[in-house]
Amino acid sequence: MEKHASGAHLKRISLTRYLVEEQREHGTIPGELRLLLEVVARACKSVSNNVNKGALAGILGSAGTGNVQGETQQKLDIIANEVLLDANEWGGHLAAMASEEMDSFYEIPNRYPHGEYLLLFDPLDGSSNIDVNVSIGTIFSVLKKPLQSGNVCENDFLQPGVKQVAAGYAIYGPQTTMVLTVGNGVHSFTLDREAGSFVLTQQDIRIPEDTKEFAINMSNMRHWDAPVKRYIDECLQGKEGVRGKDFNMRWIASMVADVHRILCRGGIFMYPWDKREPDKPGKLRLLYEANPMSFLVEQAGGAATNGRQRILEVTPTALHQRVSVVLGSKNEVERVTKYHLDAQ
Ligand code: P6P
Repeated sequence: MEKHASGAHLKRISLTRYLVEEQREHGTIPGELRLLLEVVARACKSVSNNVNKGALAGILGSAGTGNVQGETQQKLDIIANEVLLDANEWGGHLAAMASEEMDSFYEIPNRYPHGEYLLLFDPLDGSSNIDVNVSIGTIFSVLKKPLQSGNVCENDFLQPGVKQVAAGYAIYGPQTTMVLTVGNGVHSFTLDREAGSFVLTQQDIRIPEDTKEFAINMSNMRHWDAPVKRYIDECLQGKEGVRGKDFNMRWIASMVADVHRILCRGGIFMYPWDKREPDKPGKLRLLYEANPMSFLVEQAGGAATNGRQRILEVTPTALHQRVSVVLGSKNEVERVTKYHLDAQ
């Protein structure tokens, strides 16, 4: 099959056919993993249908509960979480699941067969955008359950991001698109609502190594560490400054949407440590936000660090631990990381 970045000449093939042919050609997607990815895709289609109903189904607004992060849960957060749990618990491909919306992990009930994979997800990322109709998404990461451990325990999930066997997200925007990697490049599949299936629309996505676009919440500027201030100040100085070029800024406050834009046209995304909560390394969660996005970004030729080291090499110590995130166009991420290391 001829590969064209634009997807313009791609023969329209379904996600299932892509996964089958990828296994046949590269052996990277054994049957149980293919089943997992197809089930996650079907669940994301259901989440998309719920998101698209919005007020019509009375599912906007707060659920009146809080998650382990201390954040107010939106009704759709809980619906999306339940859709993913219900879709994945019976298939026999998983040993357990972990979610941003659940304090502890969810072991597959004994009435179902247990598989070798662990599925971690943020069921609906960007919740603050739900009620204002701005793109949101589902982020997921797949690990293998360690062989030596008997019953599932939290430590089974605490694997560095380099151990991921697959990662991806679904973005619920003008199109519903799933972006996926199994370690052999990054590919996107757009939901064909008439056919009811995800169709391959872009293969081997590559992030330009340079960019003129940064994404950060500028309202936090007074709280940033010096290396972040230095980098953003230089961007703001534009062509008269040391960078010799003008920069543009975007901040959607939905990681899935900001990362999708970076995969489409380059850019740098930053959610760094700041002194509002000095004992926390950042806002974003390592296992089910930063790790899957970092796997995708690296597979697309970009880079992802916590300001000092590859995010994928951070050894997790807790299921919901947070991490500083600097990811996107390789040369910009390396610059920001250098500023942090120089400041040590
Ligand atoms: P802020 C959404 O709540 C999220 O976890 C990410 O999707 C997003 O990048 C970030 O938080 C936005 O944070 O502080 O700008 O609202």
